[in-house]
Amino acid sequence: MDNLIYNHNDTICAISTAPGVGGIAVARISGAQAFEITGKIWVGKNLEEVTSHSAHLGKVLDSEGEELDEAVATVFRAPASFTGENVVELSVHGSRWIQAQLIQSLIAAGCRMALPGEFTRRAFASGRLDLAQAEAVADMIASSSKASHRIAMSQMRGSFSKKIDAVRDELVQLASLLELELDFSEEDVEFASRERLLELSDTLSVRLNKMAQSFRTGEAIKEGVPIAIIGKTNAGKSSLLNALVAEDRAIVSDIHGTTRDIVEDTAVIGDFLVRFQDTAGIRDTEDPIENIGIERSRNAAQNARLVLYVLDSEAGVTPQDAKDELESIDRERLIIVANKMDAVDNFDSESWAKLFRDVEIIHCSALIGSGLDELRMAISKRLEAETANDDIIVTNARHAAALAKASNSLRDFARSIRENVPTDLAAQDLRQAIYSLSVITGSISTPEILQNIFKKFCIGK
Ligand SMILES: Nc1nc2c(ncn2[C@@H]2O[C@H](COP(=O)(O)OP(=O)(O)O)[C@@H](O)[C@H]2O)c(=O)[nH]1
Ligand SMILES: [Mg+2]
Repeated sequence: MDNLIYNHNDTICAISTAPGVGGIAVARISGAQAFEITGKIWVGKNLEEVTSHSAHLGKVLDSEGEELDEAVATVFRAPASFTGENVVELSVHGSRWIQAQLIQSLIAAGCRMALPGEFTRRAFASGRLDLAQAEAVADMIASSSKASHRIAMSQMRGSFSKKIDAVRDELVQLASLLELELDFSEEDVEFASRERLLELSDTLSVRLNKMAQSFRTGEAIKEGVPIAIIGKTNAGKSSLLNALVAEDRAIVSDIHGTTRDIVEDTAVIGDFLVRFQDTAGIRDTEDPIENIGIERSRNAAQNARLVLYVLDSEAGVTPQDAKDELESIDRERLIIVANKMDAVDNFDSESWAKLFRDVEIIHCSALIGSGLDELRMAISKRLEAETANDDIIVTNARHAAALAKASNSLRDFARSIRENVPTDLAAQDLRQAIYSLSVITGSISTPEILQNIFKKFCIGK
């Protein structure tokens, strides 16, 4: 069905810059006839004759043949272009009207309007990018922090695909040894040493599973790392949220129990996009609605990558308080924020340090804004530590699912070998693992998979 709407042979066009008015807008034209069709609406050098990767000033015409705008045409000759086809990029003035007229004119000259993601899809079809790289193009465009940009860039350049292909190659080798053995099964020979086979499949299964698990981190980096702001009522949690996102996001008041639901907002902290979650203060209350809020606070603390536990320095803390706070959250995820420092004359930092041994304490005032840079630094350091190892971080749910599947198949394979299941049966799991990995980079793909991936792109990408 996919093939009905998808045709590689025609020449497509779309505005590739963001919708709306900009200084300039760029129309992209790609296909075998890109130069010929563009030539019909172009007044200037003959685009079929100019060298590849050159830019030329000229004029574009509307569908009536009237002069529409001055334009710069950049020419990329196949196969050295993004799509692998002949490509022209026409830069015109950014008016919406000019953009619409230009597309109309190109269509009248013989182009077809591109489908969502079709340029990238053609890049995949012509072998310029594998599937994981094509998906990274979308991530790259959507990246909103240095960390997500870094991952998308490395994936776009193929480092992720290389690792996947390396594992896949090892599995293919294993499989071919097994196949060889099957061919000679009458003679009862063992080509593949059972021990080596098990060792390799166990190692690879663990490695693939680790990659699949990295999706939790990858997703957080892409969508924003959840950081919960927790503490008793009136500690200054909502004030802290507002200070950190530099906006009056949550209601602040001295009435206990003001915040009842989770209030979320994002900010960029260091290299990371972060989702701060302000929560209902934890206290004993009869109010059923507030209690639902408190339950949500506890869930948020459970699911967050980091927890900022806000304490009121003015009110002080008792050993019992400290015990309560510390027991609920593991320390690697915990930063204690001693708030309202502006209201304290002599802060007893020694006894706090004793109460919260091994936990990082940041002193600040959400009211006057002191200590916030230290807090941001502490958050950024923790997140960096988590993503520092140069292992692959998976940012795509499709890849994570395929990796988990491959890992499971390999585990099943190893189990079968251990239990002396006939080799031809065991080999099926091995083949399944290879298949799952092939689907990631697209060396095996189905129209459904492709359609699912590229429909998430916008037109023009
Ligand atoms: N002096 C001082 N007051 C603060 C500070 N942060 C918050 N407050 C006050 O403490 C009260 C409770 O603040 P709020 O942010 O609503 O606390 P929440 O219940 O933890 O969300 C409000 O009256 C705030 O103005 C601070 O750093 N210093
Ligand atoms: Mg609040």
